[in-house]
Amino acid sequence: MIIYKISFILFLSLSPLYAKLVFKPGSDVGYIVPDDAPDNEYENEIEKKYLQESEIKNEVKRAFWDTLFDNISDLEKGENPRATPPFSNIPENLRDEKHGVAMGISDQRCDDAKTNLEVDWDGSPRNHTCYTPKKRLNVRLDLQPLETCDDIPPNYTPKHFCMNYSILYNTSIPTAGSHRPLWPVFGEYRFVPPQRWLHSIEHGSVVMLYHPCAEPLLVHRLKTLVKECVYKHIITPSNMVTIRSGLIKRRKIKIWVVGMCSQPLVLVAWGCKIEMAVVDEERVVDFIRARALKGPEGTLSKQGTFSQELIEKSVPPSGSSINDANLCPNFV
Ligand SMILES: *[C@@H]1O[C@H](CO)[C@@H](O)[C@H](O)[C@H]1NC(C)=O
Ligand SMILES: *[C@@H]1O[C@H](CO)[C@@H](O)[C@H](O)[C@H]1NC(C)=O
Ligand SMILES: *[C@@H]1O[C@H](CO)[C@@H](O)[C@H](O)[C@H]1NC(C)=O
Ligand SMILES: CC(=O)N[C@H]1CO[C@H](CO)[C@@H](O)[C@@H]1O
Repeated sequence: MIIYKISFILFLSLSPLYAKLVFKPGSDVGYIVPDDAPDNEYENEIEKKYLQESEIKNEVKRAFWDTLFDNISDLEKGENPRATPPFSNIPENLRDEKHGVAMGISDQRCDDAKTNLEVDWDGSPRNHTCYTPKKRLNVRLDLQPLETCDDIPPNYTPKHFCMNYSILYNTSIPTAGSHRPLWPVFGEYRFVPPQRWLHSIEHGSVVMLYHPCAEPLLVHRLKTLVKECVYKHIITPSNMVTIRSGLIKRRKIKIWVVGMCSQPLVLVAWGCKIEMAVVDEERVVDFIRARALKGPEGTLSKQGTFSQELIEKSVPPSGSSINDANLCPNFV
């Protein structure tokens, strides 16, 4: 990231007027090269940076999955304050071998989906508001949808934590992880924090995230598709959907300018996500059919109890059911 920023600044001061943003296949990190450069001249450079970056990413990933496996014995050794709390502290009616704290039991001492919610989200509008409504994110027609999967160990079971523990994630869009005992009512929200929607993911939901400044027409199109495809959905804006600056071609005057570029439309399902700049119906339908209803409790259709900021409750798509018997029933 630092390399990217430095080279960007260098570029601004040293390079010719025309340049292009090059993306290594499968990567969302772009590199700026002069427009007239032959493509292969920069390949080695790009390859080197790409390898460095994926090495860093892998290290973060390893550290992340290591902490998922922290268990009681680690905690009792006092080594990791973020590990699963000792079962002995948890009231007996809430204990559960698999998750630490049982799911779906509303209890004010632990989680009743009403008390202490500010531990996960302080209620700030910055997480769901576009402060530059007249200046939306640039729509990058040239960016292909980027689908990535984390390698989640097959025997991984997410842990549940009461509201007196904070749960943090190493990545802005986690695809699995510890979460709260109570999960959200399926539907569209003004905002839902990941500590809630990750529970929906464990139950096979598809979660749609979008940046608050994403183009509203595209957001609307994707929402409609998701609602027509899968009953068990959660839809929420999130400022944690990453945006980055890069070069944008201004077609009429044929010049590249610095602007906000991104893939601000995201679908998340167990272990995988797809990030998109525009709505590609076929890719969305394929993603939902392949990835929904996965996860350790992927076929559980039980409705949730958390409903803070709920805007619209989900209804099964016509031709399907609350079990999502048919995913995207009205699409080929
Ligand atoms: C706790 O973690 C250790 C390694 O960190 C592992 O060997 C052990 O099986 C784990 N215990 C339980 C109960 O998960
Ligand atoms: C958090 O709440 C649970 C359930 O009431 C309790 O057992 C636990 O001791 C509390 N932990 C802390 C750090 O207060
Ligand atoms: C809300 O936005 C702030 C500022 O970007 C960020 O630090 C915080 O993690 C966000 N909260 C959630 C729940 O996404
Ligand atoms: C919760 C979690 O995964 N934390 C890890 C995030 O990454 C750093 C290192 O990059 C680790 O030290 C944390 O344990």
